[in-house]
Amino acid sequence: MNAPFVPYQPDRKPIQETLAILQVDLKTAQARRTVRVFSTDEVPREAIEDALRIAGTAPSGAHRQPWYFVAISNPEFKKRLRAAAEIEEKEFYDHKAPQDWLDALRPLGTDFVKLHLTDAPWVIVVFRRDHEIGPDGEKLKNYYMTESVGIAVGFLIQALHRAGLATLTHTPSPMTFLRELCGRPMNEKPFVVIPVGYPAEGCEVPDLERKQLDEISEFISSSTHLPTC
Ligand code: IYR
Repeated sequence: MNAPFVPYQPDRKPIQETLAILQVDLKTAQARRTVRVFSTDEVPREAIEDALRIAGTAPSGAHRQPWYFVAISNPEFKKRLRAAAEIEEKEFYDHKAPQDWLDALRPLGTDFVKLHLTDAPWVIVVFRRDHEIGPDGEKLKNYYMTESVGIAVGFLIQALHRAGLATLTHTPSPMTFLRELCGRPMNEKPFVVIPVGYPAEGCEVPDLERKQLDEISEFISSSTHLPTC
């Protein structure tokens, strides 16, 4: 059955307004930093709810919306999550991680201790739904799940940042333990863990630089000389 179509004619902004908005948004985006040391100050549930609603507006393959978010503020649950994550992380840092990976992580100053999982007022565990279950229990394929969830997480991180909240994009390795801990079904795979809150007092971040526009893009415009084909 085809979905009916509905009109879509959002107000068109004058181009000067578009450019001005992008300049402001660029400054905001450039000020975002991943934070690893969180204050225990609380953040109201409504903030997380709206940020998750924003994440849920992401485009997705065949509009399957293959994501699920478990938002945790319960201190005991966060303790259990941290304990389980630290077991995996200790194994990762002590044994599993190859030297090149440890070398790449050194400038970030990470180790197996995951204080943020108990300090941050919220920890959002993101799941990727690999298929849906139809009305008769049949498997319904999803499409581009990784891309779709990645976009949704991008929306989430940016929404929280714009609202003045800090995040960490945390990928415990391996993270299969999260499915059981969060009581999620087998068609869902843990994707990322996102502590949310405020930076701790005295928080520092590594002095990193971002690639410049010409390093991450090129333009093929009407003045670009095209090779003859
Ligand atoms: N999962 C580990 C290691 C880690 C991996 C990457 I790639 C990072 O950018 C940061 C950490 C951890 O969370 O410490």
